[in-house]
Order: sequence, then structure tokens, then C-alpha cells
Amino acid sequence: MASVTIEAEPTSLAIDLQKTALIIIDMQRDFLEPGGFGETLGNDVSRLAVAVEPCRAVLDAARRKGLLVIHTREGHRPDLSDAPPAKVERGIPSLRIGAPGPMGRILVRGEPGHDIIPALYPAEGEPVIDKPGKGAFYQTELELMLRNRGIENLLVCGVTTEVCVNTTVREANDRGYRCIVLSDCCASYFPEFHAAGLAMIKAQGGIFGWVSSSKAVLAAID
Ligand code: C5J
Repeated sequence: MASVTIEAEPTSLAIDLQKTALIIIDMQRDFLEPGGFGETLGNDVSRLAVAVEPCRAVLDAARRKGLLVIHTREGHRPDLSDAPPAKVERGIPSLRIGAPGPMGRILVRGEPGHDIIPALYPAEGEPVIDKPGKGAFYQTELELMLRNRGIENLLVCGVTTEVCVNTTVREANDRGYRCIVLSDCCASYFPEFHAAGLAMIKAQGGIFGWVSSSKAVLAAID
């Protein structure tokens, strides 16, 4: 596969698709559907739906082109031994991490709410990274997987823009990856945080990475 040029801000950039992975952050029922972790924190979860179709278009194209596709899920072991007390203690006790909810125990691995939404469900063979924190590199095998595959560039999609997407992009940037965040494939419960989260990435000549869109990426790779 040849190198392609992606229109992005603050600059367009040329990437080798063989060294590029698509990473889809935390498109889980717990964040996107009513009754999950996102809603227990007082959020309007319908605000994240806008990212699903653009994400799906990029996911389909990435699969067609044979790009490495990696999915992540935020969540904890059923005994919560990997959940810091400071994280669990937040919020109303009956709605905290590990409490029972309509989609099973909140943010617990193996529960229905922890799973990825059907529209973006991982295909056979696509790695799924289970992460206990906001960043996808923290206490996971992500970096090892990327290094073993010779990946240098990440197309980043998912939720939420200012939390797990931003944290992962910052972690990746420090590890030397070029991160291209697809603005319409990300979403936040707070539109102003979505905008600020993207602005922070591309400011100062692209201090953490680049911001592009599904349309630009599809035009370049498909
Ligand atoms: C949050 C995430 N917002 N995936 N997690 O707690 O962004």
C-alpha cells in the first residue's frame, strides 16, 4: 500500500497505511446507551450517537483496506481489584462502578453494558484492549501490539473527546506516534469540551497531533 496524504489541521500529512492503525476508543454501551456509566454520572448519552455512523464508515474502509483495527473498552474486573478506590468512590453509591444497573454491573468486564455497541462490534481477529484507566496505554498491551506490527500512525475515533480520546492521544504522542483524530468520529457529552479537546490537540503546530475528519480520511484511503 502506498503512502497517502490526509487533509488535516494544522497541516495535511502523508502517512504509510501499512504503518497506520485505526483505534476506536470505548464505543461501549456503558457510555452510549441509557442506564450505563455515562448516564449514572448525569450525562445525556444521546449526545454521543452522532459519532457512530462516521466511525462505522471509517471502520468499514479500514477493514476493506486491511488496516490494523484496535478497539478499546474502559472497565474493571468483577472484584474491582484493578479499580482505584478514588475512582470507585465518586458519585451516588447506588450508581457507582460495580453497582447493578439495567445493563449489568456498571463498568465491569463481561457485563452487557461493558461491551461495544452492535454497530461497531469488533470483527473476528481485531484486538480489543481492556483498560482500567482513561488512557489506552496505561496498564495495557497496546504499545507492545503497535510496536510488534510496526505501527507509527494512529487514526483515532471514539468517546469521549476530552477524556479517553484526549488521554490516549497524549500518551501516544509521548510514545512517538502520529495521532490523527477524526473530529466527527469522536463525541462528548459536552459540545464545548469536544471543541476544546480537538482545539488542544491541533494547537501550537499540532502539539499532540492532527485533527481531520471521516470525509478526509475516506477520500484519502478509499
Ligand atoms: C469517561 C471515556 N468519559 N471513555 N470515559 O469516563 O471517555
